[in-house]
Amino acid sequence: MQRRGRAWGVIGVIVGVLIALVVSGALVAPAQADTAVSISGSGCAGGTTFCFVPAQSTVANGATVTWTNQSTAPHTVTRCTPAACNGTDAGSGTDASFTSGNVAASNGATFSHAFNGAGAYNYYCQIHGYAVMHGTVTVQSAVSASTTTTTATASAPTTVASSAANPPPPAAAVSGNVSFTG
Ligand SMILES: [Cu+2]
Repeated sequence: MQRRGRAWGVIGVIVGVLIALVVSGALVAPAQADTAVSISGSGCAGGTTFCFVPAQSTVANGATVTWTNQSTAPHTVTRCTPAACNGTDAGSGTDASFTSGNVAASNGATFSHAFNGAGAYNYYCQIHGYAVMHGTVTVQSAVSASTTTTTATASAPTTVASSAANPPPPAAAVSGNVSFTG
């Protein structure tokens, strides 16, 4: 009886570890890291005073992009119009909620937007102008996004699958222990 109790204790530890693996894997898998863009006041390509770094970002549909002001000046993250952006239009992105007047006001301030709609989003800074500050967020279509997600999280399902595949060995261990005890 005591040996059986110890076996169950070992099984409990194994199950606990497996649960921990599944939980941690489950937490890692759905977590879609935000895409970060810096609003920089130094080292800008082309020698402009301020810039978005990186200027080009590609994200999955539904992903959040966060701009962080790392300069001492206020800025905006504003969708383009041809008039404001030297002929560059808003882009093909279908999320109309990404619009104008989004401000990262001071050093350390952030502005975030979750993009729900595929396509390109051309943006600029209203305060310093398109010529000085502009960038593009490209949101992948649902199809290519899921393809990318499949590729990106290929290890995650594998982890989950292997975690799910792992329980059978303990089950085998259970019967093995039981038959051993008996
Ligand atoms: Cu600016």
